[in-house]
Parts: sequence; structure tokens; C-alpha cells
Amino acid sequence: MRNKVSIIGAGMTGSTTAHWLAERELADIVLVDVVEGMPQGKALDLFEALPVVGKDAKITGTNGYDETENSDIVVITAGLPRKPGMSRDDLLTANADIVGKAAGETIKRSPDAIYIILTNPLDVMAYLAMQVTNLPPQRVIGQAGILDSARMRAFVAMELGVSVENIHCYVLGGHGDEMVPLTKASNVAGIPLNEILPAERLEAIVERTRKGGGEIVSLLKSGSAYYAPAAAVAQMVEAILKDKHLIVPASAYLQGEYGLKDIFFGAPVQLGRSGVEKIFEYKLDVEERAALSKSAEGVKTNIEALRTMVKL
Ligand code: TXD
Repeated sequence: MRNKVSIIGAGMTGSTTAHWLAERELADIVLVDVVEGMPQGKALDLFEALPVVGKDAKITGTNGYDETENSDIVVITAGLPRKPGMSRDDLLTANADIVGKAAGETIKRSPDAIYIILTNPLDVMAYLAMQVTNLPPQRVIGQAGILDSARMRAFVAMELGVSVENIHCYVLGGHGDEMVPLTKASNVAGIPLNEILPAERLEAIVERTRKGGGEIVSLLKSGSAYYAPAAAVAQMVEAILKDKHLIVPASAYLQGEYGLKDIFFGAPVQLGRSGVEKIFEYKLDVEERAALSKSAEGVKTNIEALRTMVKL
């Protein structure tokens, strides 16, 4: 039996995720969206591409939830994306409604699923999904860290002209402009970034990473990034379905790690068939700790705002 992944929200990130998954023949895919005909059209178009690339996967588009029954993984991307000048937090009210409904409808039909949340504000939406589904923290994960780290890796590759494969970067914290790109743990073929790059170049890369999402939003003018975010989801799906025990940065529910509790926050997590198997802790210096607390304050404020909006 093939694995089954349901993607709620068949917009830019949702459909691009389906594309990456189908191309890697990772699972049968269900695309759900409220727009009539759109998920059906995208599913059919994608299925018609598979004979060309020689992959087999069943791809279904629908406006309802029944087709999502017995999913192994549910990916939630439904919601509004940012417009130029908007922060991710500005999306809280509108998207809480949408994500709450998507989580409620899917958990009824797939009680054993693992959830990957993308909708912004990411860490808060992951928190909401965990509350609505009543799942253990291991089975709800937010996608942010792979993307933020990939952006940092891309910028380092541009700067040094070396293969992206040699570059390992780790970004911790909330998925907002206060995220914490690590400069000592990140490295090029084992050489820490702060030893291989001059301080001012490194600082510029850290800043560009923090604002990486906004950079794409202002270039596109409508909508936000989708190729890189969707590639990040595909990596998480693969790690889970293949039980790879892969360590990636992602937003997970913290219960004391990094001195934080009752919050979804970006940290290195080990992903396998049961979801988050383990959360790793870096030894951070004073500056990194301070930056992490600042980022955590932002996420906590939003979780509080969510609590006043939705009874949790
Ligand atoms: O890495 C990350 N975490 C992010 C997250 C990277 C990129 C995008 N990020 C966030 O994901 C973004 O800020 C938004 O909150 C979501 C979706 O972004 P996307 O770029 O995919 O937006 P689109 O193209 O507008 O797609 C959203 C779809 C659209 O087709 C709507 O019709 C649909 O969501 N939608 C719904 N689907 C199902 N059910 C409901 N209720 C619903 N409401 C809207």
C-alpha cells in the first residue's frame, strides 16, 4: 500500500509541495482547497505530467475532506499569504480560523496522521493545530527551519562560490524577523562560518536570512515564496515516511528545551515514522541565548493573542 499525504490549501505552496512529492514518488496525494475546480484541475494536470517523468502516484483534487481519509501525513498550507509590507503576524486572525477548521476536519478522518503546518504565523498555527487535533507534540511539526537554513546556505554559497552541498547552516527560533541564524554551529565543510567569512559579510548574510521571506514578497508583489518552502516540506515528508531519523531544523513543541515551555519554536529535531523523535540542544553563547529569548517573546505574545481569540 502506498503512503498517503493530504495537502490542505492547493495554492502556491500546496501545489508545489504536491509537485515535489509526486516527482519523488513518495505518496499518493490529495489536494484540498475551497476554490471550486482549482484543486481538481491542478491534480489532473500534475497526474498528466507523471507519464512523462515515469512516476506512479494517485493524485486527487477536491473541495471536501472525505478523500483525505486515512492519510499518513496532513500538510496544512491553507490560508492567506503576506502582502508587501505585512508581517507574518498580521495574518494571525484570518488564518487561525482557516487552520482550526482544516485541522478539525482532517483529524476526524485521519486520527493516525502526522501534521506538518506551514500557514503563517507558523509557530502559532502549529500550536493551534496541536490544540485542535489533541495530538501528542511528537505528531505536530511546523515547517520553517529547513527553509530559513536553506536561504542562509544559498547566501553563503553565493558569497563563497562553493557548492551548496558543502554548506550546513542552522537557524533557530521563531519563523519571524527575530529568528536566530547560528554563525558558529553553521559551517562550510566543517569550518565555522565565523572563521571563513569576514564579520561584516557574515552579518549581512544573517540579516538577509532574517528578511529572506520579505525579500521574495517584495519582489513578487503578490504572494510569497513557494519553491523553497515546498521543497522543505518534501524533505520532512520523506524523512517521516522513510523513517530516516533525519535531523533538521523545524518548529516543535518545546517542554523545557532551551529553557522554553509550552511554545512551538524552531530547534533541531530528529524526524522519523513517529514524527519528532528527539529535540537537540546546542550549547549557545550569551548573545545567542539573548537573541533566542527575544524571538521566543514574540511567539509567546502571539500565542497569548491566539488564546484570547480562540478558546484553548
Ligand atoms: O515556510 C513556511 N512556513 C511558509 C508559509 C512559506 C511560504 C508560505 N507560508 C504561508 O503559507 C503563507 O504565509 C500562507 O499563510 C500559507 C499559504 O501560502 P501560499 O503561498 O500557498 O498561498 P496561496 O497561494 O494563496 O494558497 C493558499 C490557499 C489558496 O488556494 C486558498 O484558496 C486556500 O489556501 N484556502 C483554503 N483551503 C482550504 N480550506 C480553507 N478554509 C481555505 N482558505 C483558503
